[in-house]
Amino acid sequence: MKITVLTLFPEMFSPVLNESIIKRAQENSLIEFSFVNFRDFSTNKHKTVDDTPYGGGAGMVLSVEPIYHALKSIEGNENALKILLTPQGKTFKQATAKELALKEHIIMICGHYEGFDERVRELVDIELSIGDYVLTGGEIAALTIIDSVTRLIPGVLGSPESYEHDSFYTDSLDYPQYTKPREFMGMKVPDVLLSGNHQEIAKWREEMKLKKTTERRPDLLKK
Ligand code: 6GU
Repeated sequence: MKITVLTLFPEMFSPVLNESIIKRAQENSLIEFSFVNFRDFSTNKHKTVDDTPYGGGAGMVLSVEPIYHALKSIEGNENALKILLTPQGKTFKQATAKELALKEHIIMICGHYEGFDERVRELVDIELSIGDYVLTGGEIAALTIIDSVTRLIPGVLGSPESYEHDSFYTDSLDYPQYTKPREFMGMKVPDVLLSGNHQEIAKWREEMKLKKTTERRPDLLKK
């Protein structure tokens, strides 16, 4: 899979993408990232990418032209899935991550400042938000989406089992996990997990998933 990010701050990405699982996924050619700074496509001599809003009001608006030209500069842009990152977008979910993990090439556009010229919306296929709060820009949202999509690409994690029991993969939270020691400051590992009875363990885990989801995220069960 190829992911191209349009951003004014490409340096924000490398510290996150060049560590751990995502780093290894790149080394194994399972994912490839590239970055386009759309300031390089500014059409004026001061290299600005935003301007004051028509009709007046506070703040600046990102112009459509540099984003248009930056998009056109990307090889294969016609066939890529183009995503605009904005708090106005559809909320990104685990189901969205699963869909995106099947794509060959994704282009993400990160905004900054007050917002985009509305005509930028005509250049993309979908608009995504990562939740109901406002970030200073789309970069952290892009990183969030990249992280959750990358781990679903076949071969990135050891085996499909690594994510098939993830929280949200089946619209429920995960069961409680324990490792050594058996007892820590009076807190014990549940006996059933030490029993060696795999049927009992599986049953207990299902019960715990349901209990946890009912207590914490009853909204997931309603689906
Ligand atoms: Cl995608 N962008 C910004 N600026 N804020 C957000 C967001 C995106 N998703 C949630 N908040």
